[in-house]
Amino acid sequence: MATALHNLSDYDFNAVPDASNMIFGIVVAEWNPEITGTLLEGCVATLEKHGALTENIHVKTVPGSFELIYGAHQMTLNDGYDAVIVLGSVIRGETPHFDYICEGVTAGIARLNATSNIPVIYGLLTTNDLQQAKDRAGGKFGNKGDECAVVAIKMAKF
Ligand code: RBF
Repeated sequence: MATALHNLSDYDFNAVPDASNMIFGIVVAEWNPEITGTLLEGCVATLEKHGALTENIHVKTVPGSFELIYGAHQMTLNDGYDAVIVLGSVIRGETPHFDYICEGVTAGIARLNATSNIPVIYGLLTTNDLQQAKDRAGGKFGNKGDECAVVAIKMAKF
């Protein structure tokens, strides 16, 4: 399993471009707030660690992960952003809803990447249970929010 070998918060600091002139949009889902709140904290802290100014990090919330597509699309229509990041946590339940949401969000964000002028970074945790989500939101496998921040800076530079 890739995450058993790779901590999401480990990266080469010097390989990340300076973000002091970059503007970021972040869309966060309100479902599983204990997880998405931690993803957001990590993401913002890492952007700032690389020079991004607090006032250049714009955070909007949406009710659930499915709405991340609409939120990110609206941000891509606003010319001001260098990159948009979506953060959400989908946890498997008793019905097939999990699969539909995950597939829908993944396809929606992929499509945005192929059609907009700025990168949209995919920060969706798709886990079988809450513990797996905690492990990847500041737990033993690091914080996916950190990883998304690093990817956003690199892709903004691209
Ligand atoms: N949204 C999430 O972000 N994470 C979830 O784990 C999640 N589970 C859901 C389970 C069910 C049965 C339903 C109906 C919705 C769930 N949603 C979840 C909300 C979904 O992303 C979306 O907000 C709603 O379906 C309304 O479009």
